[in-house]
Amino acid sequence: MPHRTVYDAKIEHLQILDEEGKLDKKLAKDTLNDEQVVYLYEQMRICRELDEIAFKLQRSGRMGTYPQNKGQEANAVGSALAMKKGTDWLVPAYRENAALFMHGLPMHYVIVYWMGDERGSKIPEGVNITPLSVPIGTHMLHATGIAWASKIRKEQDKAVITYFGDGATSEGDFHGAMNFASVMQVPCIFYCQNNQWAISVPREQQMNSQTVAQKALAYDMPTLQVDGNDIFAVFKAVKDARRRAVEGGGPSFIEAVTYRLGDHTTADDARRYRDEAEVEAWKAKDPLIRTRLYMESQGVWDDKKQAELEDRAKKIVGEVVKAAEGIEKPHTDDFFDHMFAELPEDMQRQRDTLRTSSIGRHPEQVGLRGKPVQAGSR
Ligand SMILES: Cc1ncc(C[n+]2csc(CCOP(=O)(O)OP(=O)(O)O)c2C)c(N)n1
Ligand SMILES: [Mg+2]
Repeated sequence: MPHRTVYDAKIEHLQILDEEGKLDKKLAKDTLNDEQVVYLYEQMRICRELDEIAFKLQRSGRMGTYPQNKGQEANAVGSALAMKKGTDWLVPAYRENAALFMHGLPMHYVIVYWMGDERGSKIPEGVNITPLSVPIGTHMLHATGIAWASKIRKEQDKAVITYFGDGATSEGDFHGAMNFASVMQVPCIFYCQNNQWAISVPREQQMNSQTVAQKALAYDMPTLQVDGNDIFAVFKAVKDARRRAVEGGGPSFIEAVTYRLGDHTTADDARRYRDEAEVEAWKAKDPLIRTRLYMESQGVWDDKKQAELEDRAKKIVGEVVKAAEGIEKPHTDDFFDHMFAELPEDMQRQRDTLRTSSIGRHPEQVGLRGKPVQAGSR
């Protein structure tokens, strides 16, 4: 038979909790109980508060650029609950705040980071999270590496999840990470938050694939598209992928269809390139709205609980901002202390003169010039 099909595939889409807050009970079996749903809702709401306050901090000059998570929170909380805290590794981009907090990152670290202070990246010992990654896609390679190391060490019951956007799947690093993870069959979950935009570039303009999920077919990975605003679907997809990973079944891919309700970052104004009608349509699919509708239908949530939560969220975020702004000032030595095992002499001089506030003066006046470089001495 000279002409035959050698590969055939399809992409499934999973939704369990619809936009009206109605649950598919059959699909929801063995997923979340009401107590977990309430917990995830609370995490999402607190995170939403942090987002709003962070935006205001930036606008009032108290913080640098900040990328809001608004609208995408179900991805973070549903996946974080499906991963094993303290054992698994989370390798984030920058729109997964709630997942990081649920796995033990003190909330003010994220604010400190976006205030431009690298101490926000010094993850506390025992918290299995890598620092936020603003370079698009580079961290997926780290995730593959961590998972490979875990496999080599024959660690049991341990998996890695890495988060990235739709735009990141148009980067070379994505394909390097996916290929290697597949070839080495490492316990890594690739979680794409397809929020429809890469800054001002819509998904259709940066890729010609009908779905993002199908890109994983090239690497022979189990792959699935889920409703990323549905905590049940997200939880189930990640839980299944994790089980496969720890049972030696290798990496998996999840495309979560979601939407960035805010601007790309505080340095952006999405109204310049995005249709207001599109944003309005997605506002109706907000994960907080549908989760709340579901909780109310179950009789586990009401206006009083909502008011209490909003009050609690304000207090928590107020404390977080206080902690972030109260962090001791960094020492100027920090500029020099983390690059070299032994600081070269000229840098020692730079460090010491900086300490005496002589920077800004002519280098010869502060002895920075050293010996003139001879021609050909490089
Ligand atoms: C390697 C690299 N290239 C370009 C950029 C500039 N950049 C910042 S965010 C972004 C778009 C990312 O889109 P996506 O992956 O969909 O993530 P989203 O911001 O939508 O969550 C780009 C191109 C960068 N940060 N790093
Ligand atoms: Mg995107």
